[in-house]
Amino acid sequence: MGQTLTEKILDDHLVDGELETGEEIGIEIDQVLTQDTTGTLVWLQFEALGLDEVQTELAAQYCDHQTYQFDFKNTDDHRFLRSAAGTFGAYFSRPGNGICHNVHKENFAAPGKTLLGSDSHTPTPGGLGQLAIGSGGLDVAVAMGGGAYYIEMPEVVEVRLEGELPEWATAKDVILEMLRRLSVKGGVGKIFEYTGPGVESLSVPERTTITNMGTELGATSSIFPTDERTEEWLEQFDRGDEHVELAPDEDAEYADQITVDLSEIEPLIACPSMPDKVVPVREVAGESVDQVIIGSCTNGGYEDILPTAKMLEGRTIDRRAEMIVAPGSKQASEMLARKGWTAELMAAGVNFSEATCGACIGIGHVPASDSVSLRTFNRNFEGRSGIEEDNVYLCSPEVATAAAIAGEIVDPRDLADELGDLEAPGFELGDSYAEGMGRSDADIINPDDPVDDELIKGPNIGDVPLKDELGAKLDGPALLKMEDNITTDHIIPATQDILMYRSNIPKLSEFTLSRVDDTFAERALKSDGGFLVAGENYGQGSSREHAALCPMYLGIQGVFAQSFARIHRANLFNFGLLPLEIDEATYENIEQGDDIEIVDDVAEAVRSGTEEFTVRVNDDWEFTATLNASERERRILADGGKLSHTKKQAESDGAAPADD
Ligand code: MIC
Ligand code: SF4
Repeated sequence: MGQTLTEKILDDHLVDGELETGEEIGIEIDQVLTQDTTGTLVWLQFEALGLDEVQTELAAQYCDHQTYQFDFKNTDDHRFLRSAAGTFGAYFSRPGNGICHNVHKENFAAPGKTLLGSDSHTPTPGGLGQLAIGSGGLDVAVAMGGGAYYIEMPEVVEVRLEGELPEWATAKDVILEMLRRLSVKGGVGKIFEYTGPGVESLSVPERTTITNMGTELGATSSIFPTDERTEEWLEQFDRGDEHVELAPDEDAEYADQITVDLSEIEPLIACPSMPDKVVPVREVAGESVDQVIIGSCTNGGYEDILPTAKMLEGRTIDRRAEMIVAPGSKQASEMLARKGWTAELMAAGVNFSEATCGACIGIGHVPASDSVSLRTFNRNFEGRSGIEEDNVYLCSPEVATAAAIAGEIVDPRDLADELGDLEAPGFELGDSYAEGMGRSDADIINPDDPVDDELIKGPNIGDVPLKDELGAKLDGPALLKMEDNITTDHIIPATQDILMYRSNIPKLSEFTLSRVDDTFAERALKSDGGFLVAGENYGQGSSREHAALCPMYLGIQGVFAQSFARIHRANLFNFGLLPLEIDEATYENIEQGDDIEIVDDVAEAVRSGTEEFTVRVNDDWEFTATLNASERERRILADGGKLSHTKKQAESDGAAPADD
C-alpha cells in the first residue's frame, strides 16, 4: 500500500512507535521556531534542563507579538531572547521584523523537513510541503535539546481540490468553507493533506493561508504537495536549492476524503465570535463597518496586501471607516514600498503598522465599543481584540477592502457591479516578491555571529515553577464550571496588560480565567487544591503553556472536560495536571463548588495504567472519569510534569534530554 505525503515525512523522521492511527509516535525535529510571548519560557526551561546548545538543524527565535514595547518588561523579554538565541545557538529575528510564521516561511521553511513551534499557527509552511506542528514551549525546549517530539499518530484526511477559484473568491474562502463544514473541533486528531487538480492553481501564499488556518479546525497540521510553484517561490528568496518534489503515492490510502470544488467557492465571512460561524458575505451585507485591518500570519504577506492596494488604487476609503495595513513581515513592507504600493495605500486613507501580531491579540487598534471590525486574521474569539463584547468578522483581503470602500459589509462582486470600474485584483505569479528579494539579512542575527554570549535577565523574568510528584490522594472543590469551546484566551488572555507578565508566572497567575470569573485566581489560591470543569474542546486556540502552568501554580490538580484541544491537553500533562474526560450527563450533574474526591490511589493508578477513575462528589454520588494517556504521558504526570520528568530521566541516563 502506498503512503500519504504525511506518512512519508513522518516515516523519514520516526524514532519511536509505528505509523498506526491513534498510536503514540516519536519523531525527530529538524527545525524549531519560537516567538516572544512563549519563547521566554522555552529558554528558561532549556536552561533548567541543563542544556547548553541547540541540537536541531535550525532554531529561530522571533520577536513579533508585542513589538511596540509599551513596557520595559516587553523590551527586557526581547533582550533576554536575543541573549538566549546567542548563548544557545539560534537565529534571532529582531522586534519589528515580522510575524514568526511569515518570516520563517520566507527565510527557513523547507519542504520535507519537520518543524516544531511554540505557536499554534506553526503549520503555516505546510503550504510549501513542510510538516509543521504547533506545541507547548516545553516540548520545543526538549526537541531543541535533541529529544523526540511525541504525538498520537493523527488520521490523515485527503482534501481533494477540484476546479479553479472564480473571480473574487480566495484561498481564505476555501479555509472558511472548511470551517463552515467541519467546525472548530472538526480537525482534532487529524492532518489535512491537500491533493487534486486544484492544487496547481494555488500560489504558495494562497496555500499557506489555508494551512495556517487549519489550526482553527483543531488539526494537528495541514500540508500541500510541492511543485514548480513551490520552487519558484523559494527561488525568490534565493532558496531554490532547498526545493524537493514531494507528493503522496498514487495508491495512498486516507482515513477520509473531503472534496472541495474551488469553482463553487464564493466570498465568505466568519461572524462574531468564532472562526466557524461562517456565512456567505451576502448574508450579512449592509452591516456598517467601523474598522478594517489587513494583516496577520494568515493574510499578511505581500501577495495578500497587493489585492487591497490594487483595489484602492485611485480611490479613498469610506469616511466612516478606519483602515490599517499591518504587513506580516518587514520584507512584505519593504516590497510594498519598493513597488510604490505603500504610497497608493496611504493616499487611499490607510494607516500603516509595523510588521507585528499586535491587533490580532488586542495590542493596538482595539475597536471602539459597539463597533464592527473586519479583519483578515484567523481568530475572532470574544474579547481577543482587546474589548469585551466585540464584533470581529474574519474575511479575505478582498472582502475587507470592499467593506472599507463601501463603509459597510458588501460582497465584492456586488460592489464591482455597483462601481463599474472595480476589477478583481487576481494574483499573477509575476506579482510576487520578484527580483532580488533574497533573505532578510538585516534583521536576522545569525547564531554564528551572535550579539550576546550570556543570558541577560531583567527583573520581571523569573524561574519556571515546578510541581511535586503526584500523590495518592486528590481532592478539592470544583472551583469553576465552564461551557464548551473555552479558549486559551479565556484561560490566560494575551492583551498587553497581561501579556507583559508572560515571564513572571506568580504575577501572570493572578489573571487566570479572569475573563470567565474574576474571582477565580483568588479563590483558587485560598483553596487547598481544586479542579476545573468544562464542556467540549477545552483549551482550543493558542499553544501558550501558561494556560496550564498558571492553573498549576494556583494549585489546580486536574480538569474534568468532555474533550480537550490537542496542544492544551499536552500542556496539561507537561505541567502535571490530570486531563480527565467525562460524559455529558456527568458534566451536567457537577455543580461549581461541589466537593470532589478521586477515590483511587491516584499516583498508583496513573503509573499502573488505570483508565477509569472513580470520583466521589459531595460524599453523595459517584461518576467515572477517563484518563486517556500513553505510558510516557503517565510517567510525566506521575513525576509532576515534563520538566521534572525530563531532568530525572537525564540524571538517571546521564544523557540527552529526551523525555523518555
Ligand atoms: C495566538 O494567536 O493566540 C498566539 C498569541 O499567537 C498564540 C501564542 C501565544 O499565546 O503566545 C498561539 O497561537 O499559540
Ligand atoms: Fe500572531 Fe495572530 Fe498569528 Fe497568533 S494568530 S501568530 S497573534 S498574527
